Amino acid sequence: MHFGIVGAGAIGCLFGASLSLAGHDVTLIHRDLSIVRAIQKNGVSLRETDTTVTGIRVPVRKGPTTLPGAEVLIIAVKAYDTKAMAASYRGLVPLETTVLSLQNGLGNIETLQSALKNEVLAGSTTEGAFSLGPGSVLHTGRGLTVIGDPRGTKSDTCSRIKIAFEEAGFRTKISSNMAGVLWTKAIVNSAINPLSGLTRLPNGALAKSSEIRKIGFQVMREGMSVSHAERVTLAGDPRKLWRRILLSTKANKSSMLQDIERGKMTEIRQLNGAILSRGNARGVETPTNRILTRIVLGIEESSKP
Ligand code: KPL
Repeated sequence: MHFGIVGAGAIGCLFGASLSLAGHDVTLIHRDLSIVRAIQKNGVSLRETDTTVTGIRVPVRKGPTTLPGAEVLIIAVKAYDTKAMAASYRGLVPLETTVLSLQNGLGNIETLQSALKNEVLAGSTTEGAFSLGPGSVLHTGRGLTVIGDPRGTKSDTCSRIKIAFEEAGFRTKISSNMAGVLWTKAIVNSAINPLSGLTRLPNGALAKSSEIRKIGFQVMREGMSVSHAERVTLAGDPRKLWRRILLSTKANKSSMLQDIERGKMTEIRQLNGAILSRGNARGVETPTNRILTRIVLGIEESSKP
């Protein structure tokens, strides 16, 4: 298949390199010219935890750009960039291209749908990816990727993407309840990412602490109450997934910890912040999510120059 991937960060490079190695036609797109140049010069380097390193040349372009002939445009930008990215791609994505979000957080699908006229598919992945620098990614843990049409209808493109992802080594399922999948993942992320960001612990270490577990479970209970108020049917119990995901990505530092260590913006607004604001709108109290949101926003503020 012919894929474009917007966002050449850890997840974009992991999927780009793996799909390319499996024989698919992949073009990475990134808005930062220095990253585009680094990938043009050095290619993408994919490391596995067993120390295997594979270098691969993947075509890369500065975005926003149009990619005629691409069957699928994977969106792998940070959730806080979705709005600006979607606006900058308005009118640039040929109508026959399907857009697939592989992002964390709530609200990405709605944002993409309101800016683009294309078929928009939802996706969620628990593959662990750690950015080692421009175009260089460490695959810190195997996970599950779930994709589907957000309306719950069958999509041929979805079935073909599943085959392509599996050829690239990613265990993939199709779901007709993507709202539930995205909410469940957001609730799990809300109980991993800020806690790792604050404690600076990698995922495996978080799973070891009963104190962290208590806070994580409180965060998830609040998120579950909000999801019930929104009439979302979760795709499993987030509390069961929490430990499983922490252990399968034990060598990873969560994406929020990676962002905090680099002094970058985080996805707190689209995770705990989104649970907090949706809870407020529905009259559901979410005090632990509120505190975590405020602390991480405070860290962001303090790292501004
Ligand atoms: O989604 C992730 C993230 O870090 O954002 C997990 C799956 C928790 C991997 O760290």
